[in-house]
Amino acid sequence: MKKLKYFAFAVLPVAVSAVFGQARAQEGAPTLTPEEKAQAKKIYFERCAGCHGVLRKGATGKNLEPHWTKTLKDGTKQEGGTLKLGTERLQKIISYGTEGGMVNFDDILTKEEINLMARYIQTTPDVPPEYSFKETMDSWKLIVPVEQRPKKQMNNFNLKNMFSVTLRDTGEVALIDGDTKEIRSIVKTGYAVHISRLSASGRYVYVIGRDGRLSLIDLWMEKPAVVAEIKVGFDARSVDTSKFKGYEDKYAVAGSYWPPQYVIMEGETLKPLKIVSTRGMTVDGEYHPEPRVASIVSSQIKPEWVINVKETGQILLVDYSDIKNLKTTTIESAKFLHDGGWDMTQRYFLVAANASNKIAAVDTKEGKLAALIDVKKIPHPGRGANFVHPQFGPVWTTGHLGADVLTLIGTPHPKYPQYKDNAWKVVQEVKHIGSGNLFVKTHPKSTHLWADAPQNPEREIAESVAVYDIRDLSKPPVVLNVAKDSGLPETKAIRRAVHPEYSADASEVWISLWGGKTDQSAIVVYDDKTLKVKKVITDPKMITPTGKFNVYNTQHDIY
Ligand code: DHE
Repeated sequence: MKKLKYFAFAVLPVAVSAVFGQARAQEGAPTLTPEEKAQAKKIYFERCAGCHGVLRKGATGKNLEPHWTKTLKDGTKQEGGTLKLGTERLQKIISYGTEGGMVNFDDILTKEEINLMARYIQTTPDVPPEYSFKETMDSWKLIVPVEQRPKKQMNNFNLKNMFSVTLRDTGEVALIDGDTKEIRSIVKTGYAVHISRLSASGRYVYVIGRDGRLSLIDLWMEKPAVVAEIKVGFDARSVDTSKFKGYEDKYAVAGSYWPPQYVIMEGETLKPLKIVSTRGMTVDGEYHPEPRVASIVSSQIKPEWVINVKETGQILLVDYSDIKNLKTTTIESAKFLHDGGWDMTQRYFLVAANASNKIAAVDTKEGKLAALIDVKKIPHPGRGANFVHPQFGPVWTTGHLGADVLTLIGTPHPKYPQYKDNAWKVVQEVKHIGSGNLFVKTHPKSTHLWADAPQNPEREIAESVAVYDIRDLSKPPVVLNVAKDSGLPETKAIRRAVHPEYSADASEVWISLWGGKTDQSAIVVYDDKTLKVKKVITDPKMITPTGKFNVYNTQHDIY
């Protein structure tokens, strides 16, 4: 059976049994011993919560509340005649996955663990504890106060071309010199780090771990290191700073999956200032207790953050000019909001509503929804890719997890009034090498569009990237087998080629070859013009690299 390997590795290091209360046994649900419950909760939080939610209400993954999962005493039918799942069926689904996108866990969990999880998800989910302002404040560590930090850059690195690389399974980021390809520093961060974002100044890197640990790295130190740290929640994915003129890096903001809230902090110290809950009504008018904060981005044209709330489908424009009297514009879009990026003018933010197969475009100047665009199954843009199409003018691109196309959407641009009728239309669907795309990337100085397919079930495709010529998208792409190009011996586990990232001058594209924790992973650096390998960065410390964030491109939202 072909299965789409979608995000199999939601991992958190916290002592989950301490975080979660005891699961309540309930009528018809299998009984678990206290030890079994503790083990199951840990596995659920590490492997399942990212897609199904801690309350199991469903998002990327299906609803897993007992009214679906439990076997009925009187047979196997529920109201309306739909089949209940029950232990046996759940075991099969967990083992082998589904066509709908559920991954197979038979190579990740043991048979006993699969049986345990099949029984556990028939019990009523416990509500994890909240996380107060006091607890947030207590977690805050100012390791180097601002006045004790360097007054100028103390190393001779070309900081613009530094890459912050997620070493996913070690809870670290590697700071790699883009010019020499040397690892300059490996910094201990939160667990299974999700993204790195840059300060407006380009001096600080903000790194958010899935465990909610936010680390602030000062690139001016002789050896860049963490100068402040805070735990913003138990489970988090996003961070940014204030970027509007006059507020540069005054504030930082981090979004949490659990508890569902965002934390506003001082930008240079991470001292918490305010926590705002995102609980509330969905766009369908139903109360949701777990609306997780997905992507966050800072506007350059207003003192505002765009905060995308996954389960409610509401996009918040949060005005940070007066933190005490916080003003928020709530924009209805569609469910479930995930990742996104700016258009070429950086006025419109385009975000994937992945369960609705739509892209929502927000006009941050007018503070309203510009369009909801229907696209193919499960759009996943990363931050997308902007270029001027020879026939259709300015476009923004998304790939898809669930379809083998790249979708090009026309975007308005004052310099290209002749293309204004293409705005918010799907102007072209370019055939990709397969479904399972996660990230696309281009650069204003390049004529190439790079797209990966790491979640494709076929090894050959998952280990490759495709490079399209944006001057003629009717041409088939050049397909680069990154695993083969790395020269590393083949491994049992698929090494996924993931997340293309340009160097600051756009001459190179870096691709992670994301292997198993005990396999040698690598970053393969290609020449963007010749598409030949320039360098394979391997190092015993290069363990499970995934996202890579070039300082200059990330600082200036170039993609
Ligand atoms: Fe991500 C971005 C959430 C799994 C690598 N990921 C994001 C963002 C969100 C998100 C909300 C946008 C942040 C922003 O812009 O502010 N990701 C999630 C999940 O909920 C999910 C599905 C499951 C989970 O439990 O985490 C998930 N993500 C993954 C992975 O398995 C990936 C492939 C490998 C990894 O490192 O964990 C992965 N996500 C990334 C990367 C980005 C990202 C590299 C940033 C892309 C960029 O260029 O900005």
